[in-house]
Amino acid sequence: MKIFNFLFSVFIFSSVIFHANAHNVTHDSRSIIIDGNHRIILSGSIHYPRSTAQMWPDLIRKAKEGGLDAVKTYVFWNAHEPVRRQYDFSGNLDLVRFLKTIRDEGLYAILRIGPYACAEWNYGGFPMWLHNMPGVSFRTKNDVFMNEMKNFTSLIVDMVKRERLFASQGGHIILAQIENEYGNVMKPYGEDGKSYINWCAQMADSLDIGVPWIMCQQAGAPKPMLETCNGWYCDQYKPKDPNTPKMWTENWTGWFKSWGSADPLRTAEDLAYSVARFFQKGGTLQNYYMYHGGTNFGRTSGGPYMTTTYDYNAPLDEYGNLNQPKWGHLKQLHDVLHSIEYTLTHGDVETQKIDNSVTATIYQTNDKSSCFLSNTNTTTDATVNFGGINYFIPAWSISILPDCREEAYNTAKVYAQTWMMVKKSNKAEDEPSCLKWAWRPELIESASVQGKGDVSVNKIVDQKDMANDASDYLWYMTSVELTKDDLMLNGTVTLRVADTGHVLHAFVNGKYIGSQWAKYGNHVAYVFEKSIKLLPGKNLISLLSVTVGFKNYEAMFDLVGAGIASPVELVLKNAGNETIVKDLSSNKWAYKTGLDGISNKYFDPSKSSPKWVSDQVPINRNFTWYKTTFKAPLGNKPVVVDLLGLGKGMAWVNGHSLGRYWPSYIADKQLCKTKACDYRGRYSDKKCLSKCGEPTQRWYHVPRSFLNDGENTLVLFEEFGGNPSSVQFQTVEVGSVCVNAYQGKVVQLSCHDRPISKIEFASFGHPQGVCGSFEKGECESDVDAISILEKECVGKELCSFKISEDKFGKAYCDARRLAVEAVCDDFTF
Ligand SMILES: *[C@@H]1O[C@H](CO)[C@@H](O)[C@H](O)[C@H]1NC(C)=O
Ligand SMILES: *[C@@H]1O[C@H](CO)[C@@H](O)[C@H](O)[C@H]1NC(C)=O
Ligand SMILES: *[C@@H]1O[C@H](CO)[C@@H](O)[C@H](O)[C@H]1NC(C)=O
Ligand SMILES: *[C@@H]1O[C@H](CO)[C@@H](O)[C@H](O)[C@H]1NC(C)=O
Ligand SMILES: *[C@@H]1O[C@H](CO)[C@@H](O)[C@H](O)[C@H]1NC(C)=O
Ligand SMILES: *[C@@H]1O[C@H](CO)[C@@H](O)[C@H](O)[C@H]1NC(C)=O
Ligand SMILES: CC(=O)N[C@H]1CO[C@H](CO)[C@@H](O)[C@@H]1O
Repeated sequence: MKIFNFLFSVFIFSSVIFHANAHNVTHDSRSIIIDGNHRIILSGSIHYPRSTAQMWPDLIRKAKEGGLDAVKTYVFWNAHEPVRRQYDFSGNLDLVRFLKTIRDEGLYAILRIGPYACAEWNYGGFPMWLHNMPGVSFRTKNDVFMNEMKNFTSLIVDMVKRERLFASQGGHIILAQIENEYGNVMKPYGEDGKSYINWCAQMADSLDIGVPWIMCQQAGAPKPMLETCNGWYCDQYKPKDPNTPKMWTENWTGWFKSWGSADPLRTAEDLAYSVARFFQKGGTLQNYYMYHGGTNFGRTSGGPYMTTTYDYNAPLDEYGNLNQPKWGHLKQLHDVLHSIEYTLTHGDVETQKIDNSVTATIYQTNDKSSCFLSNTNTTTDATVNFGGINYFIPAWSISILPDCREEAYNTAKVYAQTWMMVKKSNKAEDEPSCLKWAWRPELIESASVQGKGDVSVNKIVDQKDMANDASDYLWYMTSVELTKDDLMLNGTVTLRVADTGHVLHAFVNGKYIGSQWAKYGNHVAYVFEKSIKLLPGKNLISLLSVTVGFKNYEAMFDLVGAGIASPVELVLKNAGNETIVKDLSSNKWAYKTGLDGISNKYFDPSKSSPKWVSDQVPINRNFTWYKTTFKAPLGNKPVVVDLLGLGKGMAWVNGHSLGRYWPSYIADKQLCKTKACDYRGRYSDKKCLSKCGEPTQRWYHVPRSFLNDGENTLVLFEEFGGNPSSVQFQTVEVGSVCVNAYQGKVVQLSCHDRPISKIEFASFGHPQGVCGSFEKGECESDVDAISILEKECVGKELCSFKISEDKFGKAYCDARRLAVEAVCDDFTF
C-alpha cells in the first residue's frame, strides 16, 4: 500500500510537471494553433553545418531581429553517420547545441529530419555506405532502406526527446518533417512509391513526438502528415485536405550556384511580393529557403558541381552580414503581418476587384478589418481609390493596410537601406604584403607509373561503389601488353574513355596525356579521346577520376553514375578508317582511392612534415601542394581568402577544410542576357544574374573560429596548376550605404559600427540608377540635398530623417523619391 502510494504520487508529480511546461501544437484549416492561439508563423532556414557553432547565436539573433518566429533546418545524415553506426555530433554538427541556441534566442524550431535533404548537399544527405549495402533501393518499399531510415530517424528523435526539445515536452520544436519533396519524383517509383510514403507516415507517427509532422510537396499526404508547398511563389497553392492550413515550407530567397553559373539576385521587392501575396491568399506559415545559406565546407557540396559558397542571396549573406535591403525590407513586412495575426487567422475573407489590375482582399472580424491591395500587373503602376482614399500601388506590388485605411507597407516601396559590401586587406601590423610560400609535389608516381592499387577487379566499377565517398579522387589503372610486331605500334592509337561527367586526368606510362570535364555545371557524360604512343612490352594506363559532389536531386538520383564508365577502348585510326583494336573494359583494373598527400594529411599543421621546399616555388604546376603562414586580419569582421590565380583544388586553414576551390572556372558569359534587373514579373533562376565572365567563386570564407591570434597556416592542394602569388586574406565589411525611397517616411542611414564619412550622392525627385551609380533624373528639387545630409549624417554611426518636401524642397512630379549614397569611414576596427 505504501509503495503504491509512493508510485502514485511520483506519477502525479511528474505528469503535473509535464503538463505545466508542455505546449499544445495543433492545427485547423486556417493555421497552426499553439496553446490555443492561431498563429502566423514566419520561419527561415539556417543549416547548422553551413556555418560554425560560434556563428550560430549571431545568425539566430539576426533572424529574430529580422522578425522571424522560427528557424528551420534539415538534419544531414551523411555528416552525422559517415560510417554505419559511427556517429559525429561534434563542432558544427552539434544538432542539439544548434537547437538549444534557437531556443535560447527565443525562437521556435522546425526540424526537417528527412532524412533525405536534397539541399544541394552531397548525395542529398544520404551516406554512401547505404548505397553500398547489398539489396538496398532508395526511397521506395525496400526493407534495407526502410530499416536504416527508421534507425537514423529514431536516433534523432530520441536525441531530441532526451533533451525535451519538442514543444509537447515543453521545448520549442513545433513541427517536424519526414521525407522531402517526394511528391515531385514519386511517379517513377510506381506502387512501391505509394507504399513507401504511407510507411514513412506510419513510421513517423509511431515515434510519438507530440507535434505535427509535415511532408512538403506531397499533395494529399497520408494522414496525419500535413502537406506543404515549396517554390518561388505559393499563392495559388491549395492543400488537398481542406482541414490542412496553407503552409509554404520553402520560399526560395534566391538560388544556389554551380561551377560555371552566375551570381543570383532575387530582389527584395519580388521576395516581399511573394510573401505578401501568400498571406493575402490565406497562407499562415511561411519559411525562407534560405534565410542564411552559408558555406559548403569540406566535401559537403552536392552536385555535381555545386559551389563551395551557398550564399543563396539570402537575407543574411554567406558570412552572416545583413544582406540589405532584403533583410530590412522583410523585417518591416514581418512586423506588419504579425500586427494583423488575429484578423488573418480569424477574419472572414472577401475579395473586391478595384480595377483591371488591382484587387483588394479584406479580412474582417467583429471589431477589426485588415486589407491587402495587390497590383499583379507586371508593367503598369496604379493609383486607385479604396474606401475614399487614394493609394499608389506600383506594378507587381502589394500594399498592406492593417486597419484598411493606412498603408503600413508596400512590397515595392523599399525604405530599408542598401549595403554595398566591400573586401578590404586589413593586415596585422608586421604582416608582409605578400605571403611566403613553400611547396611539395603530390606523389602520383605510385599510381601513374607503377599502377599500384588497393583492389583489383576485372571490370570498370562506378566511383560511388569503389571509393565509398572517402575522397574525391579515385585511380583506375590497367595495363596493355604489346609484342614487337603489334599493329598498334605502327598507326595512330587513340585512347577513348567514357566518363560520367566529372573531372578526368589521363596518364600513359606515367606521362600525363590530358584532362577533361563537363563544362558549365552540366552533368553531361562525355567521351575523352587522345592519341597516345604505346611501346613494345607492358604499357600502363592510369586514369585519375575526380568527383565534384554527388548528385542530390531527381528520381533515383542515387543511381546516377560517377567516375569512369564503360567502355574504355584503344582505337586505331588509319586513313579515315577506325578500328577498335582493344576494349579494355573487362581488363584487370587496379583501384586506389585518394591521394597520397590527403591520406598523409599534408594540410594538418600539427603533423610535422619535413619535405616542404621554400625555394623556386613553382607556378602552373598541377598536383602541387602549397603552404604559407599568416596572421589573422585585424578586427572582428568576417574573413575571406582571395584565391584568384589558382586553378582547382581544396584549401585548409589550420587543418579545417574551407571546401573545394575552382576560381579558374569562369561563369558563362551567355547567362547574363539583360543588364538591368527588373523586380517586376515572375522570378526564376535565369533572371537578374550578374558576374558573368568572372570566376564563379573567387573568395572563400574563413570563419573566425578557424583562426588563432598567433600564426595560422593555409595549405592548398592545386590539382590543375595555378599561381598562389596573389592570394590574400581580406575582411568583408560595409563600404557604402544607400537609400532610395518614396517621400513621406522616416529612413535610416547607418554604416553598422563605423561613422559615415561622406555623402557621395543625394537627390530628391526622380533619381535614376541603383546604389553605387545613382544619377539625377528629370524633375529634381533644386535644394542641395547633399549639404543637408552632410550636416545631418557625416561623423555619425546612424542618422535618421523624414523624406519630405519641407526638408528636400519641391519637385514638380508624382511619386517623388530621395536617393542617397553615403560612404562609410575607412578605419578598420
Ligand atoms: C490542444 O488544442 C486543441 C485545439 O486547439 C484542443 O482541442 C485540445 O484539447 C488541446 N489539448 C490539450 C492537451 O490541451
Ligand atoms: C540502430 O541499429 C542498431 C543495430 O545496427 C541498433 O543497435 C540500434 O538500437 C538501432 N537504433 C535505433 C534508434 O533504432
Ligand atoms: C497591364 O496593364 C496594361 C494596361 O492596363 C494592360 O495593357 C496589360 O495587358 C496588363 N498586363 C498584365 C500582365 O496584366
Ligand atoms: C609498320 O609500317 C611499316 C611502314 O609503313 C611497315 O613496313 C611495317 O610492316 C608495319 N608494321 C606492322 C607491324 O604493321
Ligand atoms: C577502309 O575500310 C574499308 C572497309 O573495311 C576498306 O574497303 C578500305 O580499303 C579501307 N581503306 C583504307 C584506306 O584502308
Ligand atoms: C599538368 O602538368 C603537365 C606537365 O607539367 C602539363 O603538361 C599538363 O598540361 C598539366 N595538366 C593540367 C590539367 O593542367
Ligand atoms: C512548387 C515548385 O515551384 N516547384 C519547383 C521546384 O523547383 C524545380 C526546379 O526549379 C521546379 O521544376 C519545380 O516546379
